[in-house]
Amino acid sequence: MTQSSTLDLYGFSINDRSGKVRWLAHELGLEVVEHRLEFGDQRSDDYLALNPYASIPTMIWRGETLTESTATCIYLAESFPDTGLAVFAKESCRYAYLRWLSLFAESFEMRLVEYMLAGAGIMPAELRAMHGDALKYRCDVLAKELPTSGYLVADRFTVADIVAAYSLRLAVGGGLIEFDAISGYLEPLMARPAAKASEFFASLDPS
Ligand SMILES: N[C@@H](CCC(=O)N[C@@H](CS)C(=O)NCC(=O)O)C(=O)O
Repeated sequence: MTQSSTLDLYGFSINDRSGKVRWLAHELGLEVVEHRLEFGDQRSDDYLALNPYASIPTMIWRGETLTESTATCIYLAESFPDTGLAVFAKESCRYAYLRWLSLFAESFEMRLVEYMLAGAGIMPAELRAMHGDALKYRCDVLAKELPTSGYLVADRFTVADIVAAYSLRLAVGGGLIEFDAISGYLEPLMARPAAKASEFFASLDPS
């Protein structure tokens, strides 16, 4: 295995799910080598050789090809245990960490992506109608559950905050959550140097 600080990152843009990995890579001090695809290139033979599911992002790190953005974030964070970015099995807040990860990656992320893309005319309009009610209800619950300061778990920034921020950025951009309702949680994330360097919040932050 090659011990390299370079991460090859295949994605469409800064706004897609590659953003979670890009932000984390900056937190970890990894050098990101960008491979930008045009929409449609995910079905090319060259790309399918990396990711047979024809989805982005795909990462290559230390000679290993990694797919699935959330799994990759957790794996990278766990590979640098001293950073505190992962919560390990014996830590008391482990369940809270796993729950936040699942809530965002499983219950919110795909629905929010489809809701937004349907609104932009990129996916069928029915998806917006299909997800709208449940998303509005759940986003109200979520806005009340989020901490008004600090991080999601363990009084420290973890990969759960990155996964959360991806959904929250979509929810705010889609008008499902008011920015002011969750600014106490989001603003410290937006101020992180690695978040800025990765332009994670560019679509949200007009400055
Ligand atoms: N669970 C996957 C989802 C990947 C995914 O659906 N990516 C979208 C872009 S963010 C994509 O590749 N869309 C193009 C397509 O489905 O053809 C992950 O987190 O990596």
